[in-house]
Amino acid sequence: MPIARPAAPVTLEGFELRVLQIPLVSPFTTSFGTETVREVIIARALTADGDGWGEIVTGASPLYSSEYTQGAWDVAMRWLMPALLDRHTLAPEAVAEVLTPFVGHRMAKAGLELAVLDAALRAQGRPLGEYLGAVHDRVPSGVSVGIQRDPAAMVDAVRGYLDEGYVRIKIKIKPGRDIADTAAVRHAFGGIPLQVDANSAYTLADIDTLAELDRFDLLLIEQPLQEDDLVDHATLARRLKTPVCLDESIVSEKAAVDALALGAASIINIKAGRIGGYLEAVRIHDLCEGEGIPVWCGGMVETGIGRAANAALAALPGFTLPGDVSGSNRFYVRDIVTEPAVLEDGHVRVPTGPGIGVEIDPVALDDFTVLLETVRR
Ligand code: NPG
Repeated sequence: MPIARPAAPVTLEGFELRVLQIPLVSPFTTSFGTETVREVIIARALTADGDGWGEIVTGASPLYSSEYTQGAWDVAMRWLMPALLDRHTLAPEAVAEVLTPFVGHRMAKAGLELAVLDAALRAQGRPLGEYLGAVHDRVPSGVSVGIQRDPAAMVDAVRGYLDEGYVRIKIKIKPGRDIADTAAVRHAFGGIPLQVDANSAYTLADIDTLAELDRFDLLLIEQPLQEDDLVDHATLARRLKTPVCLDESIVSEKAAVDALALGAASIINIKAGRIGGYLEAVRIHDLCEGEGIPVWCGGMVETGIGRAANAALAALPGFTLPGDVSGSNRFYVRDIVTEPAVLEDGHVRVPTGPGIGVEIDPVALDDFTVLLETVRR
């Protein structure tokens, strides 16, 4: 369902932008690199009716997508925030339209939209989940496991997460670290819900290797090929028994329409940051629900701000597969919200407070801040 009841407009007075560097509990390795610190931008919308918080999920370098900290900071400061501040009175539903002239930079747009939306909903006392159309009060929690030293270490890491109660395991793969790791996990834990994520590390030349994964009865293989390889993904999908799920390729509702029309994917990972915001996320959810395409909520190693919003999104009815909405302690010893997401019986609760439903811990926020700027109209 499209947003049933729009939020009231806010009177926008300014934005505060911060770069945070938050240590991870352990290194996180994907096909594109290893991170030990999460660098992220936190946006605060300053309005006449109170503040709102958003998260710009770019990382330190443009390895997952073309977006990264300095690029997002620059475009937000130079173009996006001035365009929004020019409006003064602004409905959250109008944010995307105001920002449409600026090409790309979807993570920056998504973070600013969330900040405005959070301010508007807090002012009205409405939870984000209710606003987006959530139908559950908690969501099943999957975990994304980075590439380990060797397959035995991968089995150990997965065992730890299963013991904690995670209901679905996703392992990262890359060429040379695919079949053996997947086989080891499948062998060690039998029929657990298991999927793999390649983060664009393969080409069609690897089609025979990727077809070997069919032996492991995976829920899906996520983004095996490059972001703009929709036709190649369709070719691969015809060859594989394992469902192909797209992440990086789905940058908008239009990209989702095209991918489905081409047969490039039969499952979609929805990440609000990658597609420019939670409202576009609802549109992709609605599209897929209408076409019987399962979706799940991806993660970008969010702080408590984005994690709370993701839990709300993942509670929409079309999110029929467990998402990467894990407990905060999967990544962080210390979060920037007062009540970080916790895993309870394999689930994470959808916050019920106004807006994103979590409060910021101002001391933690300051402790992790390495750059801070405030812009007022
Ligand atoms: O649970 O938040 C999480 C992480 C899920 O693996 C995950 N995210 O490729 O989807 C991804 C990956 C990622 C994280 C990509 C951070 C880019 C930045």
